Amino acid sequence: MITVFGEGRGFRVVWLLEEMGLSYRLRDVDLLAGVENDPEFLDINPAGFIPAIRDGDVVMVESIAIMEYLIARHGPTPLAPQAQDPDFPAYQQFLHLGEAGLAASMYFVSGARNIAPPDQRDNWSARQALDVFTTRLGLVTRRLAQAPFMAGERFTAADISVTYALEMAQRNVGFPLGPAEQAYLARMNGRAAYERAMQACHATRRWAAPLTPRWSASVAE
Ligand SMILES: N[C@@H](CCC(=O)N[C@@H](CS)C(=O)NCC(=O)O)C(=O)O
Repeated sequence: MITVFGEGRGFRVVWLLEEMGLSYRLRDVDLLAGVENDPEFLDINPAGFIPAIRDGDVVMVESIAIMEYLIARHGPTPLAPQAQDPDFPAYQQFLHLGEAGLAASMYFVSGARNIAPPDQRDNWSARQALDVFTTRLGLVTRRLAQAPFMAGERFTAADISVTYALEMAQRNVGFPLGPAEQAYLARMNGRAAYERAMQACHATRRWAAPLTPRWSASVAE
């Protein structure tokens, strides 16, 4: 049984597990309560960030690396093109761009806008992070003008990676996504495995609720 520790980017991992039909359990990690009060989690990840997984003797962090591990160890799966597949380079690029270029920079914009003292909310570093996000987003926009998915004609783990980053931008800082990105997110949100992952991830559901009426209803229940 695979254990996923924490939501946040752990939603990517849960969504992938749902797409692959693998059994897992989700173990909450409450960052707001302070991981210093959660010795079991600190034993898994002494650096204190989420997500992490435990799969037998394997313990891992980093959502994209975890997805690559699950695909390699529990695949094969159509969620990852093989190395000789013409879609492989785009797959690999967007799988990583979703975190390294998009979510990682948006995370710091979000921290500045939502948590920093008022005089730091639009400081140089926050603007730099927003610029990095925006230039990388241009690659996603160009890709969506060519193909319905990041890797081409089919859904892959690269879409899981990029979707989470775009949702973070929209939900945390109200970033104005264009019509192509909005339509892309609507397609991704319509997947049955995305829906099941949302049902499993109660913190992510609360996070999504303000922008997504169907999750508002299930949060109120
Ligand atoms: N690149 C990492 C980012 C992990 C990360 O920053 N997670 C956030 C929540 S989504 C976190 O735990 N922040 C608290 C911290 O970094 O101490 C990944 O993709 O897993």
